[in-house]
Amino acid sequence: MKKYSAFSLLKNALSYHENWQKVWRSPTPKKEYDVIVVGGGGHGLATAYYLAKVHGITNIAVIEKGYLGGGNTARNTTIIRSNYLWDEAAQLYDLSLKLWEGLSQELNYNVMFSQRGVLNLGHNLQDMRDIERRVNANRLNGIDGEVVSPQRIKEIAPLINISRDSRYPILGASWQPRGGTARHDAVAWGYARGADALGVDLIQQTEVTGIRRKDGAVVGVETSNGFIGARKVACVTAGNSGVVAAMAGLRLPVESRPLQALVSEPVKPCLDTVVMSNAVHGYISQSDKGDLVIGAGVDSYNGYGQRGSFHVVEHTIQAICELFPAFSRVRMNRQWGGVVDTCPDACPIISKTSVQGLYFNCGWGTGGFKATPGSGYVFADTVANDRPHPLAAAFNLDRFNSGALIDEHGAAGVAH
Ligand code: FAD
Ligand code: PYC
Repeated sequence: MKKYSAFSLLKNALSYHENWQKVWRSPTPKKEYDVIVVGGGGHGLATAYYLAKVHGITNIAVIEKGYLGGGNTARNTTIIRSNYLWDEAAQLYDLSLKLWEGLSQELNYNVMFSQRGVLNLGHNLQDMRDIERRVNANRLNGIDGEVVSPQRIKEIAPLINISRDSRYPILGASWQPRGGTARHDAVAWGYARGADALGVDLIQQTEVTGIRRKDGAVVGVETSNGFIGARKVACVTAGNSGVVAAMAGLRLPVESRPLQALVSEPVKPCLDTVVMSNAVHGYISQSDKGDLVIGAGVDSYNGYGQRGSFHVVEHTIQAICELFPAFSRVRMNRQWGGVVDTCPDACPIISKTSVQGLYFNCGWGTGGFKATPGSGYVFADTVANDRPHPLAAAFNLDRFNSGALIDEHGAAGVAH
């Protein structure tokens, strides 16, 4: 890769970066590909990267209606952990966490993965019983986790209020030291650059508007820029998955809802872990720039507006001020929303479909950022081999017929 000296940085700044080396190509689409990945978020880009890198399939296009990583990948609060309750989910998310641990090296791109630990607070006896059960289950799966006391929580996050007089006093927490955060854009850009270097065509500003089929098998996609043929089509479109599935005559068990977040003005380093609470309902971490990154619960209605309701954000701010009274004087800078696709069991869909050559990876709901590398890895394997990767098998569409659901509502960071 081209290196930039301080002089060339200055020269590029003065020329408005017009001669800056592009990180990936902007190719004209070919007539036909072996695989089309619909959706250029983190999961779609990771899928394309692993298809090329691990399975040697390089005749691939990623088709994105907006810009790469501009969907929920750009809009999330970047919390990464693998402390899910059931074996199937815990193993999938921990594969992802292991991939995060080597991702900057794998992609030769700093994704700023920071293992600052994640606290999930308990505020009543039932919370604490659930936390103990989840931590024990995690440890049986070889996943790090401890149940910690309010005093230990105070050591980890000194500004937190552990007074017994608060509305929901903190009784303890689960603590996953390997959890943390990463830089969301960098993940998308790192996978995009890696996939491009392996020959994957990244096609932006092109919307998939139809899925063409012949004799029960997929033959390509209609797009805002014309038809593009493909033997396989892998859809990774998060909140739009229901809409894209309908293009192939399928109905997915997903609901799309707004989920919002907000950031404060930058403040000096004061919180070097991630704190989440399902009961008072808020989660918070501090970015490397100093902003407090705060999230809320989902809105209680379905919709595609990337905003979120005022009363939800108000409730979240109340929760954060209750947990961290010192933050009540911090000013908020920006608020935004994303559209998350939630499944009835709060687990994803990674699956073949009844249409030959058509695959879906969606339903990550409020918690898919942490899964980006693992999701891409197992989905690429599923698409390449036309059968589920062993860690994806439990997340097939058929579970909604068989009833073999994996209920992860308790471990989802956000109630929905
Ligand atoms: P996206 O990044 O949304 O990518 C899908 C892409 O598909 C989009 O770029 C979209 O433009 C494109 N697309 C859609 N339809 C079409 C079409 N017809 N043609 C072409 N392209 C199309 N998860 C965590 O693990 N931790 C968190 O802390 C966390 N916080 C969150 C906070 C908020 C406010 C939100 C909204 C989500 C949060 N999540 C979190 C969830 C996480 O963001 C998502 O699960 C994850 O980013 C999904 O990644 P993706 O690549 O599947 O989706
Ligand atoms: O899944 O950990 C999570 C999460 C945190 C905030 C939103 N989702």
